[in-house]
Amino acid sequence: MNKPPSVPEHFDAVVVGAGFAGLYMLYRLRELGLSVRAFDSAADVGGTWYWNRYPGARCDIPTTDYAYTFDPDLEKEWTWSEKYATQPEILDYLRLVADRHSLRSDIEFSAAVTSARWDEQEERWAITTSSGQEIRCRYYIMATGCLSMPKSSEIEGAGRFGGQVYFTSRWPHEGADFTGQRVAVIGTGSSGIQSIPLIARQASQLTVFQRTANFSIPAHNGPPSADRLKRLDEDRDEYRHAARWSRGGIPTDLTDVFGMTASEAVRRERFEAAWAQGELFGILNVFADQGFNPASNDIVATMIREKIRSTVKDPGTAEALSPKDHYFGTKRPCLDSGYFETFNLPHVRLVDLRTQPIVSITEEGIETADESFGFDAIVYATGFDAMTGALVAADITGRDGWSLKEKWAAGPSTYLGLMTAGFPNLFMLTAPGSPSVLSNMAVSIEQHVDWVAGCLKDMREAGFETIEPTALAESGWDQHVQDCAAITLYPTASSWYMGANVPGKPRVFLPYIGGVDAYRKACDDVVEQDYLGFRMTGPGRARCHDGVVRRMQPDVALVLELLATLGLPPMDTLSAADARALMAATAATRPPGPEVGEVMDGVIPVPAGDLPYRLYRPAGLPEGPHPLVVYFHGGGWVLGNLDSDDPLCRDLCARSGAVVVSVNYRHAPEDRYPAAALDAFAAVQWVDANAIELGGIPGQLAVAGWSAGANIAAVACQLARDAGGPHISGQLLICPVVDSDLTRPSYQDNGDGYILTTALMRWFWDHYADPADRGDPLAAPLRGNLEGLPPTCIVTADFDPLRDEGVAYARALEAAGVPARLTRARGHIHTSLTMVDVVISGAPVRAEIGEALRTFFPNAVPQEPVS
Ligand code: NA7
Repeated sequence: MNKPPSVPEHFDAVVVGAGFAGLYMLYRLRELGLSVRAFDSAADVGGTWYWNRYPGARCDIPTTDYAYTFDPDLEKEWTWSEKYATQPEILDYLRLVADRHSLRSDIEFSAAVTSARWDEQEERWAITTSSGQEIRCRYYIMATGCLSMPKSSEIEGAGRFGGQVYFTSRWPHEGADFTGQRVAVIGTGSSGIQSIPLIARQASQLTVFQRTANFSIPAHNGPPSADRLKRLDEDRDEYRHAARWSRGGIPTDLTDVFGMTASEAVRRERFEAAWAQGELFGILNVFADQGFNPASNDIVATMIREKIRSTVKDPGTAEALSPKDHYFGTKRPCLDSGYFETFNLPHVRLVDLRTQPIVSITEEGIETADESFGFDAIVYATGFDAMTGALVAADITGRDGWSLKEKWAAGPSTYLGLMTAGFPNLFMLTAPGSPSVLSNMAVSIEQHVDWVAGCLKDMREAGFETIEPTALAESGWDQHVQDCAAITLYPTASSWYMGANVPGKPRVFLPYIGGVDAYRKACDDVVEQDYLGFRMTGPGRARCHDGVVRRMQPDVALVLELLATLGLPPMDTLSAADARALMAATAATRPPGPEVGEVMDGVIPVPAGDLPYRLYRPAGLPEGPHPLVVYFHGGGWVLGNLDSDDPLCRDLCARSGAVVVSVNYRHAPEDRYPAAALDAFAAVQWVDANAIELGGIPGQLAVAGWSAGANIAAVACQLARDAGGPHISGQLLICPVVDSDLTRPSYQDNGDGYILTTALMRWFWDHYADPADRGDPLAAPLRGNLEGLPPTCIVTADFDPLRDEGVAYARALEAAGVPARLTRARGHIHTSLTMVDVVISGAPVRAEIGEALRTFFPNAVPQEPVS
């Protein structure tokens, strides 16, 4: 008998998930007057806190902060009993929220959405559920959580075991009694580390199978933090505001103490304070540089390992429990209550799977490479297919029959971690590309839900019904997410942040690490710029302000923010002497740059007098000789000296394996045009003539320079060609001044606010050359004859007023038959590449520069470049 066709039900919105995110989304959508139906496969609200009922399950964010803030009365009514609440208490809290706002009436429990398909004609989502319902809705909102899809067990023979099997992520509601049992726990992430001490209290024998030793610090659980409660009581609004605009979603005073420069006493004091505090964001904030500087990170990691060794009595077990294969924080650290102490109990044993891997689960227990174990129960604490698992499993099909699973096959792609192109009106709360798991989820969820609700309201008011990100905006955000991760140590770990815990999952850094504050600002900026990067359509109307919300490298943006707070006077308002003093003062506080083999100062006798030089010889390389690079510092012909570009010269030397001779030339206004250019040529002649004495290889000589230094380097090359020598193997021009035209588009785009401004460039020119001379090839090499010049590498920065003249020089060289390589410093400013070890994202560009320098000297013995 044919089933009667079901009549679809219509809703404005469907929400999947009734955890923290789903409940608040439902609340906000109803507040907007929309008809909503929510689904959850669980029998009640709670999401993660419904399922993860294993013994010892707690939040790892202080409860003072792990709570909704949208309901002031709820805040007054509810009091957390502990610093880190247990799963039952958090579940009670979420139940109370559902009751207070009568949310359950719009939630269908024990029901799953089985598929969702975008109907192009109707511009609605067509949804089917596990109970066979057909639903049409305009907005489809996935509130499925980041850690909700348990990782399937890839361990051989997993189905064979004859005893009791438990998964921490799907713990039985009636609980488990391990009294007198031989129990195995596989996995030492948060779930394992929280449950192991409690399982050990019951079990007669407990064997912990550890694949990766994990960093864990004591939670020091007890009453909620008195300090945080005090701050909340004093000014709740201010506290919540501080949380929303903090890095991690919890008010935290970010330290400016760098691990590498702190004294031993300060290091110890800061570490012990964080250890005693027992908060994740505290131990991640011992030093400002621990997230990106390996040596600084190691200081914290070493101190944690010391704590483990002093707690665990058996030295072999202590060693195996001490994490060594990843930087601290790059896998989520755990908060524990007596985890390491548990291994001192006589009936608890650690099996290190690195030395004896599991071969198979057997009917009786577990077989490793060395031993067979018999168990009554096995507990899998093996984690989740994090962040993407629940989304790609949800059978979502967008435009043109393209599924989310297909689109994300090589890794997720989102705009703001909220939406993805090709899937109109599909909102994903705390998806990849949002701060989510790196932040206090409660704060991030409220921000996401509020943003989505605000967006739907704005759309309705403007008469739009459909919204979708553009491909440009999305790829820009994906790039920004990866850029933010790339300057940290996080991508180096095989973590679930990287998708590395699931076999075959693409390795992409999933969450946004730029911070809750930076993320919120980006979302707000998108709205302020008429929903930048979104296409909205409605009856008879469409709107799209396409663009990329964050194009600048994140560390460059931080440097600019920091500079803005210093309130320094613009250079172009100062005298040359004051500008020089200011530059010297800022240079004094920066990192020194890499070690090189030898640094020595000397002078070059030229017709105009002696020019000081500093020579950098590569470290750890054979005695030489090496190719030579004559380098000219930047500073608009007015500023700079041998010290100003010292870190960059060290870096160039270390990366290229060449001897770098940095030459100080005469400066304006004391010595105006063409003094600097003539000095440059004279210096190149002298270095060439003295190549052997300097440890160079005769005939293997390149010139290089940054900014105005690149200007005189380019001029020196033209002069050498005209003079018939010396032979120059190549020229490296980093963000060069090659013309005096200040009207190119890059001046319009970048002439205001990125350190080198149009006004400053004008100030430089005024100091250096008379207007009548500025078109002369000795001042503006772009206007000279470019034929017969050496192979060239030009580096341009996106946010540099000089960008377009650099590009023009490369094109003109190519047109003149000169091999020209253009390297783009994406997202950088004029000064980025000189900020060695400050602007971390400049390092890959300098690696390219080092490589370009090497190609100038094909006959030199190849040396290992620094990484
Ligand atoms: P995690 O943190 O992913 O931990 C899972 C643990 O299980 C981890 O130690 C894994 O080792 C281990 N594991 C995973 N697969 C295997 C196999 N096949 N064999 C042996 N060991 C394995 O998940 P949790 O549930 O503990 O915590 C998730 C988050 O919830 C947590 O970070 C908090 O945010 C709350 P690995 O490290 O991958 O080598």
